[in-house]
Amino acid sequence: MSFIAKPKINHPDMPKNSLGLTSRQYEGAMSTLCAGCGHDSITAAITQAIWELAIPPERIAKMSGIGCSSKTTAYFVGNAHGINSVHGRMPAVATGANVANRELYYIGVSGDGDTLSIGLGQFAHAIRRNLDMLYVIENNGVYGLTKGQFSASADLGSKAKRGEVNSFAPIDPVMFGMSLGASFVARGFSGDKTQLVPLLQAGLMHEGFALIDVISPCVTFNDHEGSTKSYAHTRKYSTQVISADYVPRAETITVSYEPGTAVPVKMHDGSTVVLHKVAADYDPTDRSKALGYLQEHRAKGEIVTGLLYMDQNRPDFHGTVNTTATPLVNIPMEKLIPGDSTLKALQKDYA
Ligand SMILES: Cc1ncc(C[n+]2csc(CCOP(=O)(O)OP(=O)(O)O)c2C)c(N)n1
Ligand code: SF4
Ligand SMILES: [Mg+2]
Repeated sequence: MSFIAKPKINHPDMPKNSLGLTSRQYEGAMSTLCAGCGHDSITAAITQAIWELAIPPERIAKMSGIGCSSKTTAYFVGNAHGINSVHGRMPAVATGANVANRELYYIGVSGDGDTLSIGLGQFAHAIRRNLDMLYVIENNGVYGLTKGQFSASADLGSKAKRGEVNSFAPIDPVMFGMSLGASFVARGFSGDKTQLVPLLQAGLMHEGFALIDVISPCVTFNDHEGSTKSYAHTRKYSTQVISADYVPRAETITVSYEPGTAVPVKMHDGSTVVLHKVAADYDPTDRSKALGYLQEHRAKGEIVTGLLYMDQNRPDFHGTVNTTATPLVNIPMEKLIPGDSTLKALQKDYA
């Protein structure tokens, strides 16, 4: 834990993004998480991803629930909007904010407990509605904040720090999301920033619900032998099937690829994601085949990572419910209030 204030001085030669901002201007408060916690590496990856994309800080809305993971939103882009909501209730708050203003980039950060235990119902409906947001699960298999109880993502037979064996089968957020029709599904590891940054960038630019499950070891309660969410276990058993290159709209695709070994996917804003098939038999555009592959490899104890599924054709929440393109805050009050005569006409309809 650290309470040292961050120095406010920037080196004059620090690189700047296209808005003229340095990465320091995308940082947030000093983290109070345990030294070595995977969540802090994810914070660093999110900061880099947003800085490189040059998203103006005031166009970002950070959403979270409760848990060590949910504290993450305090640690990046200090000048953004943000709500730290109630345990497991972040998707409802994100839905309300999304309806009121579709011009913001919504970034939700949650934990395996926050999402898969108390918040499972809310999570399911955000996916079902294809809510326009990036949803990151910092998955450590435990309730870190409340001192290391097994969460719903803990593997059957995995061991707690004091030797207790988990007797329930886990909920895999990736398979859960895919079975509900999620339009963007990825898995990363907090110890692999090179893989995580383009996944986050593609997720941010996706129109609809972008789910990224990130294995993020809890060094205090779940990083021992017998844990399947430790640094050592994840390094040993993770296998990348699809690596992603995010190519912004203004840049031409320079990454080379053999036809059949990569799938370039055009995103709505004109940018491109090139999905490289590391495993030749994996198809990131065929949901049922991808699900079968994930199930088969999961049974072998493998942790499959990468951009696992993408569908750019499913309409997002705004398209389905036809939300207003003008943020509610910019609509004059007189236009939002129906007025006496309209109300009277409405009442007549129900008389
Ligand atoms: C309604 C409610 N129930 C229970 C709690 C206690 N609680 C706080 S955080 C947490 C679990 C957090 O686990 P996770 O989401 O996995 O986050 P982590 O701390 O592991 O990052 C629980 C059960 C609470 N704050 N509110
Ligand atoms: S208890 Fe675990 S999850 Fe929470 S900050 Fe410490 S290492 Fe991270
Ligand atoms: Mg957790």
